[in-house]
Amino acid sequence: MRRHLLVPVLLLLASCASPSARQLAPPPAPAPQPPPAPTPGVPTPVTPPTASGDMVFDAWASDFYPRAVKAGISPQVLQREFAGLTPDPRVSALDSRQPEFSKPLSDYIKGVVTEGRGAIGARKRAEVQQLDAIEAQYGVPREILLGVWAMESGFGAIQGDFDVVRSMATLAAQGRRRGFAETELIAALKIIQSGEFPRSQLRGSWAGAMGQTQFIPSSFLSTAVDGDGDGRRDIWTSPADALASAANLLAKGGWKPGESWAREVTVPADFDWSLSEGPRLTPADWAARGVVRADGLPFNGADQAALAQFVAPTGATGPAFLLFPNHFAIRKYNNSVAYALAVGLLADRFAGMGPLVKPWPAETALSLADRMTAQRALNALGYDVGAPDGLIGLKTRASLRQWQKSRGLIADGYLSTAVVRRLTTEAQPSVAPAAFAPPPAQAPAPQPAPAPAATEPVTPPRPSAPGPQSSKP
Ligand SMILES: [Ca+2]
Repeated sequence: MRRHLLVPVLLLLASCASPSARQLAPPPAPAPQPPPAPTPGVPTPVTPPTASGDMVFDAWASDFYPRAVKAGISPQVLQREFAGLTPDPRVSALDSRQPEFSKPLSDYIKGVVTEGRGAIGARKRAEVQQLDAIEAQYGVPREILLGVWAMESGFGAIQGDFDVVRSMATLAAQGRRRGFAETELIAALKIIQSGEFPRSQLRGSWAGAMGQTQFIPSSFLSTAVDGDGDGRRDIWTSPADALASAANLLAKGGWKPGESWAREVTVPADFDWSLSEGPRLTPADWAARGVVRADGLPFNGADQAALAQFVAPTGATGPAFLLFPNHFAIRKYNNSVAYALAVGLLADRFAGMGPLVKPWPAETALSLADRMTAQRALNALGYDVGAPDGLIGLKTRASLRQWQKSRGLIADGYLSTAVVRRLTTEAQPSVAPAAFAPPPAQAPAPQPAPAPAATEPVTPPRPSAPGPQSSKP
């Protein structure tokens, strides 16, 4: 079903008869043909790219060049797109920044799910005439698509103006994300080579997410579709194309028509909080544990048959949810609970639902040092969280729940300032002295008073979710 839109696009492009349009079809471009059969792994005899003046970048480019040719990019296209190419220092800076404070989830959601966005969504919904057709074809409700559109680009207003080829080349040369960046760079070069869009059109976020629904180049190639029927997949200027492409991505990600994305629930006083982020059970199984819809209504027929996971992302004092499989389909877009909650709650708002029964609590932002101290303490107390990195992920939360349970605390896995204090006190003196040292420091050189906290870049909190799809690979 989801191929219906894609196939006409390919046919139409193929019918343009431009030699490059054929590149969209599965068989890659014919390899360049130097007389002797090229041995795999041996650089093809093509001229290295123009020197940028940056040694690391140029070394990477020479290395990348034959790989790109092997992947089907013609030497002519490479030559042209690499001419004068230099690394973008803004991309390097954005890639290496590590926020000192993580924005609390409640602040993030409250900043995103607003009256203002609800009003814009109502207006935008009326502007896209193809929503009926898109919804019918992909089975994804328009409210969810509007939620994605709002989150990804503010309904198309903020798409990013980075040259995606240059950004991906910069990230690839840096090395930290080389695999991801080279894959996306080759995908971007394929789009250019096919003639579907020129380099000047491939603008996006610093991490390569392009257009109104922020597709990375490989997702564009595999998943973007023509939603307005003009034969082009223009996710930059056509809202219908962008939304149909998002619907296609969600459908491919397992979206189940008719099911909810999540429902707010309440729990009994004696609830076993260690079930958080754990088993996937039917609503009836959850009801047997006292978990019921917060609005008192029954689950619809489709939801009753679905397996849902319990979460309370701000702990026992905040709202709790049963997450249905559609929540996880949204996370194919951006694998973050906060992001998927924001999209879903925006969608609920667009659908006319009221506010949550239990409001988001006031949270205190934790510093990177606090988060790492808590992780060191858990490790010291025998609750493995892996190498402390300041990211309070699944493993840290699971260990935190175990520790909480063993101390007779509410095992909600929520790291508050009070929990950090208690953990630090309990784990004294094993964590306190090391708490502010850089994580992998193993050289015991007793440097007298290193610059306090200078090893942790101080930057303002990120205003929004992590780079859309950028973390997907
Ligand atoms: Ca179109």
